[in-house]
Amino acid sequence: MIKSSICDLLGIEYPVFQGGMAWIADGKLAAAVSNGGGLGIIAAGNAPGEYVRQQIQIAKSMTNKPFGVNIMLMSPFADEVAQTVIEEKVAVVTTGAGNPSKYIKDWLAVGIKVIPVVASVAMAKLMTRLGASALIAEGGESGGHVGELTTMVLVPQVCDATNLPVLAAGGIADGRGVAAAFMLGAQGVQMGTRFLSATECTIHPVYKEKILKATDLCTIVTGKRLGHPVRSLRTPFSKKYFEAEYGGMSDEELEQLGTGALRLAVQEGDNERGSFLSGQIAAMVKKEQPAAEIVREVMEEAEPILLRASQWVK
Ligand code: TUI
Repeated sequence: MIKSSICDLLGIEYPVFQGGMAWIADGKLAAAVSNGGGLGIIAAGNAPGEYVRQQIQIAKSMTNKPFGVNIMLMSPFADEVAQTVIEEKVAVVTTGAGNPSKYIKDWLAVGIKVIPVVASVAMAKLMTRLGASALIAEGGESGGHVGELTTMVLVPQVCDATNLPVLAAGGIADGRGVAAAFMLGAQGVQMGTRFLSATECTIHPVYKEKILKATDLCTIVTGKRLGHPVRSLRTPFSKKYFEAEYGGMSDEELEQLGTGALRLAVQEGDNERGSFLSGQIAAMVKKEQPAAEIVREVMEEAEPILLRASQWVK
């Protein structure tokens, strides 16, 4: 059985976080992951505080285990949601797509454990200094908003830059990925794409099917020109967006084209106008299964790999 400091820090059984995927990671999915011994995380995405409060209450009604809320810092409602998590006394806050410095003191004051996603060594050092409990080092293999560095390159450098426990994210979907993350110095993992196939994940069946049928070269990064690169499945829409981005379309028109695209994918499975966010690892997501089974399976797969590793040394 693999135990790490993350398990002791948060009172969870397995050092596995479910990523806070906007429009996708609701209270029901988070509760299922937490009941399975990992850390379920509700995504605030671009939603207002009241939506997040509802999802927190749903999760509280479905589990007595700790769970987290992810605050997407580019959201117009980030300030509001930062207050909601205080009022609801959530156990853990993770942040993404920006710098959460201005909120950290207030979260710590009420005993919330703050675990920011970092995509650089500088951000890892800053978050360590400001009192984070752990860090998530997310490489650009991930789905959604991506940084510059890969997981292989980022994780060891973040581990060297902090004395906090580090969770690796980006490109991890099975026990081999978990074992590799530990080899790089991480004490746990966060997975997003793998949980898209969870039974409790209520994305549109078209979205789930696309993930289960994905192949190795199936994702594309768009949005670089506007300064927020996003990885998604190659679809008619993402190809059209990519072409518009590198053709002559104005920033305003491009912004317009992207608006609402994630919701159209998640809720309507709209192949023509939806943005199906996904990590590069989608091709390794093979079947639908309960979230708790995913958590247990990846950790059970990692165990013999880590045990075998010492046998390489003669
Ligand atoms: O946040 C994510 N992934 C996301 S957020 C999201 S919602 C969205 N939808 C459309 C367009 C844009 C966003 C979808 N996927 N992952 C965590 C993450 N955070 N990855 C990288 C970072 C990051 C990047 C820069 C964290 C901090 C950072 O700091 C920059 C700075 O210095 O402010």
